[in-house]
Amino acid sequence: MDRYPALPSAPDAALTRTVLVGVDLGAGHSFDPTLDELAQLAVSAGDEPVARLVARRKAPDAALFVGSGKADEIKALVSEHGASGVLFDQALSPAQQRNLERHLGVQVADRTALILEIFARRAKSHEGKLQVELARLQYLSTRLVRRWSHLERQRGGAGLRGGPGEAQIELDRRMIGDRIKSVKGRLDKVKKQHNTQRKARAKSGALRVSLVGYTNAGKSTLFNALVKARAYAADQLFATLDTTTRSLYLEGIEQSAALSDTVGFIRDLPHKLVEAFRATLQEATEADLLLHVVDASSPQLQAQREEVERVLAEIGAHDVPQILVYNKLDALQAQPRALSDWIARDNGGLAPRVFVSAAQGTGLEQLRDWIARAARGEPLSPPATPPDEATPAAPAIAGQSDPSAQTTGIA
Ligand SMILES: Nc1nc2c(ncn2[C@@H]2O[C@H](COP(=O)(O)OP(=O)(O)OP(=O)(O)O)[C@@H](O)[C@H]2O)c(=O)[nH]1
Ligand SMILES: [Mg+2]
Repeated sequence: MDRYPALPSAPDAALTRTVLVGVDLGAGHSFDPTLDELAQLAVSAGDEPVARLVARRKAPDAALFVGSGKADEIKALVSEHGASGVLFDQALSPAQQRNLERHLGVQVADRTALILEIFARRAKSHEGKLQVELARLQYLSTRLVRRWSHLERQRGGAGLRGGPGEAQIELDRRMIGDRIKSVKGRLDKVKKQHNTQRKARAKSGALRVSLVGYTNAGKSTLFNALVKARAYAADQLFATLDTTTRSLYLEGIEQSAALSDTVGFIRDLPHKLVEAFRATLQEATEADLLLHVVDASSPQLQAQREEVERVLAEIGAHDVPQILVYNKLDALQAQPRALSDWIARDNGGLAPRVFVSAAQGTGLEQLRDWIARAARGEPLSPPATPPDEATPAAPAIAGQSDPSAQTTGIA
């Protein structure tokens, strides 16, 4: 799907110079004053952010989302920087998007469309592609489909400009409905095959371990470090879309666990995408153990951790035991007091936490140790009595008052 369906796109043309806009709508709405994540998303989609602007409003303007004064400011930025696109951090209604495009004279898209586009670019496997297509179709079907270049082309190139009439919209709707049905059917077939594979893995008795975490936390890097694989890891959001599973041999207990690397989470993940990717996310639901990877060097780490917990709850994986893996230890300004401790989860329990650097390979022994404990069926909770040598390196009961927090400003 073109993120900017109004204008013909040239896939390999020079980067689109984009102005980023975020609107603070007050409590209850997510707002990132730095727009850093939107910038990362833009770069991951092949755009070049050239200017940023944040505004504050009590409620979105029905027509332009921002007020007309701000819209003029955006327009001035667009011309000052020679931009050809504007990206909003918040979701726009189709009407707002259309009005803004008219007002600004350039392509306008929102965060949801951006995420969908990145997913579409990254999907490699048959299942991944089908899931993305389903999400895109569902996203489109909830909007008033005015122009969709692909469908327009199928119809013989009706004008991209000047929206189609009601009859065409109705036709679009029906075509999309038919496509949704057909994609769902194909997806069901693939799912059945995968279920069979998953069942086989379950039967093999190996502990099923899934890497979960915010996008860019370092899951694939950790996966590669643990199983000596070469999964695609990159400083991009949603570098991984398809699930990869490898066997992780646990020395000492002579057993293997099945380790899966999968798609990352992000704030405001479009709901339709979560729905479409349910099969992929299911991997986490059916795991015996989750390695929740956190980028410990991120100023947003707390919010990112919460977002991951929220999505886990949404897909029903909240009660799967977790090990918190605080990654990027090498990038921390101050080292934590303990490299392993306990941390409070929002479900009231405590989970083991280990600090690692997946990139440098530090802390992995401790992590393997914990995985081996889980494989032996030991509970991942602190001993009721004062810790003895059965507890790993640093037995401090952290969480509520986290000892490392004072030295690192994290947790
Ligand atoms: N400094 C540092 N960087 C790391 C470490 N681990 C990963 N990174 C970097 O973080 C970025 C993201 O790593 P990935 O492994 O692709 O992250 P991911 O969680 O798989 O990301 P998605 O698949 O996009 O969700 C890359 O640029 C890595 O090089 C680490 O221990 N230290
Ligand atoms: Mg990855």
